[in-house]
Amino acid sequence: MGILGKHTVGIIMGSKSDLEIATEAIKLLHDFGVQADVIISSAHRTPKKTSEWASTAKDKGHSAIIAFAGAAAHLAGVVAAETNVPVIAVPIAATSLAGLDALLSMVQMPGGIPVAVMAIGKAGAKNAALFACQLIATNDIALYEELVKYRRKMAADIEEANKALTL
Ligand code: RP5
Repeated sequence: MGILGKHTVGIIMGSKSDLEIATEAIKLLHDFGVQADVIISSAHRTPKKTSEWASTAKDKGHSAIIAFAGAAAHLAGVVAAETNVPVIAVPIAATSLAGLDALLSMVQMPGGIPVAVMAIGKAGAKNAALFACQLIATNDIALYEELVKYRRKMAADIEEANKALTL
């Protein structure tokens, strides 16, 4: 697609150290023509800024929010507490526990405030962007078709890899 359309997704990360992983999602959203409203804001270092940003997500027209955080990663839950816009969390490997700490913090939300959790790191960032596009595509047939093409390309790439096998 390439040209940024009407849809927007909020991207929040707890620290600038999360940016490298978050960039994977931002780039993929842009490839599908979805704009990203990006902010660095922490649940514990800048709690007021985080609450304000999350509580205005619906007014800003965001179809989904992707939250990146490492360590005791309460960011996604705090954001989800402020809005009914769907929140997708991506755990970051930021400590000696290699992201398992963040994964468990995100996935163990008590009943009532849902957070959808992806894999740790780059794969999670990629899938978070694709999942956000899938949510939007339930009401956007053009975007749905782009997602279908994306999967066809993945399958074609595997065919090419098989052809190139020389074992
Ligand atoms: C979390 O702590 C952030 O999301 C980051 O992944 C982790 C480490 O942050 P820095 O100490 O690198 O700023 O809040």
